[in-house]
Amino acid sequence: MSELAFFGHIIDGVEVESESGARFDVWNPWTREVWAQAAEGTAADAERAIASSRKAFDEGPWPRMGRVERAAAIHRLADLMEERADEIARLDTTNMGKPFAQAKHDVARSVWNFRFFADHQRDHVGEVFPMDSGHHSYSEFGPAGVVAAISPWNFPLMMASWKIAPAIAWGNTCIIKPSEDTPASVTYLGRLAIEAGFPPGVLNVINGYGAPAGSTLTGDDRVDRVTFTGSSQTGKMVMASAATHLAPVSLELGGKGANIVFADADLDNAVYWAVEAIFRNAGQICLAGSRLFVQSSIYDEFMTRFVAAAEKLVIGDPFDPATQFSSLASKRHFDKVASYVESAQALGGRVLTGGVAEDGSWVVRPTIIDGLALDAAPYCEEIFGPVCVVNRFEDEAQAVHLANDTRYGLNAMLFTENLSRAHRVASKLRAGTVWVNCFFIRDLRTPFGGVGDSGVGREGGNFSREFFTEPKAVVMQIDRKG
Ligand code: TXE
Repeated sequence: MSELAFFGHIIDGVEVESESGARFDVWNPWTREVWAQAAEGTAADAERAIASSRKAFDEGPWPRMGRVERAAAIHRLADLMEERADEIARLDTTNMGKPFAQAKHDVARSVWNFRFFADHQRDHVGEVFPMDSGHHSYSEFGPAGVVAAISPWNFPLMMASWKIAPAIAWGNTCIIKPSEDTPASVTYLGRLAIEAGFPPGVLNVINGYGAPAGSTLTGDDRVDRVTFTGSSQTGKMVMASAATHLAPVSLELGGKGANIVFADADLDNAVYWAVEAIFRNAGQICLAGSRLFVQSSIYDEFMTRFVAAAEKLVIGDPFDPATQFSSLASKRHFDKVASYVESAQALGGRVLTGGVAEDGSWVVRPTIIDGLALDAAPYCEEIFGPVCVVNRFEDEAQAVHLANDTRYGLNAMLFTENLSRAHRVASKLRAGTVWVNCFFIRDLRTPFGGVGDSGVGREGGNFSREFFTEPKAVVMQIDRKG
């Protein structure tokens, strides 16, 4: 066992074991071997982290630092991440099986999350409201306090950085609990924060399971904000737990993204993005285009091209540069996705391509299914894997109706070369983000979040500022009247 890597907790500037000494195994889903161990956090470990972050907030330099100095510290961390990009990407690829090139892309986006929020905080512009009464008022954005961040396994580093970056940029201290499936890159980030000279407690990392490690964080009244990405079901538990001490929550939950292809679309572009939208990261993306709607007049042609493109994806070892598609992130997740594929077949769905690899690996090949009833579970529920369910529509109204017929509402895509249709349909879709003729492109100033079962609240730009600060109104007399 001694050759296994180890990922401890980062508490108060030091990497430590759990107080109990307990560890859990960390798997490589491609080789299906244990390659590391991580500290298994108990309630006592989480409480130590909370106490450390509380002290760092109440007494430490971080919230009191000038905005320029704090931004510089965060840029130092981003510099270190850039220097070690290969090493970090290797951790995510080993830990959850994503192709190395995609893991490198995630590191670059994570670096950008830190740089963006550092600058956004440093350069933000306040608001002043001149008042007719002889006063003026202005808003001030002070840090909220201790932030508990709970992140998932599909983009281990990137989702964590999306939470940590705005939290610490606005002067909060933060405790991150990565998914138990993927502790590696976030723990490494915690090590880099020490190296970058962050004061102890500004960024603590607690490894372990949802309960007790995560639930201790969300339920503790020393925590002022809870930001969570994960399943809708766990999101409800997190919200209930945070409600016991009235901590505001930001929840980014599941999705079943609609991808609508109109007959007037540029089909090369639409096929390219339809493949990206459901097969990138083996479909383990909350934003995946997992429900595809194609206009009847082009259905056969589009499907022929889409199936051919899916079959061209190179499946293999995620470290092989030729690989575009690899295994699912864990055995547990493989079993879930495989059972949806089996039930789709049992429910009369036609598997046009793909299916479960029968070689003992945790691979589900790029899978496209049509012919499912609108209430079939694989059609309605989040599969979170490389499984696209397809349906056809006759006109714009039917496309919008089908796309909106879901409890989720994180995102949607539409492909058309008709400008008026693009705007008209985008505005009718019930979703937090709509991509027109593209997918996965983000501007960090825009709101990000979902409707319905896809979440609560928005983050990004000023939306993150509002969540991670306590906005305050200051009213000031200018003219003494009377
Ligand atoms: O999610 P969980 P899981 C969806 C996807 C996937 C399913 C299950 O459909 O198949 O969820 O995945 C922590 N208090 N998404 O089981 O349970 C947990 O330790 C506090 C979509 O991994 O939601 C992990 O760090 N925390 C999604 C995180 O919550 C708790 C990404 C997510 O785990 C907790 C991931 C508790 N009581 C899964 N219980 C997306 N929106 O991108 C668990 N956790």
